[in-house]
Amino acid sequence: MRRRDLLKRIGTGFAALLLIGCTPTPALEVTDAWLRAPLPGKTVAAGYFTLHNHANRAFTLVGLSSPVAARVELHTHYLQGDMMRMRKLDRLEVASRHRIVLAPGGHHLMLFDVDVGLLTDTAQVTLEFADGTVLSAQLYVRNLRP
Ligand SMILES: [Cu+2]
Repeated sequence: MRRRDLLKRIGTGFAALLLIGCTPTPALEVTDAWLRAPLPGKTVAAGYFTLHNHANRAFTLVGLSSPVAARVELHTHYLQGDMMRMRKLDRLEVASRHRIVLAPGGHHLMLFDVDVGLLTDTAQVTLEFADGTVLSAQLYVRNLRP
């Protein structure tokens, strides 16, 4: 009986420690975010990231913006005959406990009228979701010329 009480206490203490030790996981998380800087003389850039949904419900991405670009769109590639084409997606749902990967050849961001003078090591992109959630992501900038 005593032994059981002790074990119970140890169990409770351990659970409390676990709770303290855990930082809360955000519902939405962006990882592997990067931007391919515009080619010299161009102002269009492509951006990529992985969007994780850790929540028990779906989120729908409905808007994108960036202080370094006039317009940010979400695009996808598709095959028409043997031509690779792309089109804009107005919204994209990420299911509960799923993730969406934006990568070259697939879904991607297109940034239009990029102000190259504003580009540093990272570029901020803001994601807006249908429920009003706003998430800010820092995209590591690649191929930025000095
Ligand atoms: Cu595109």
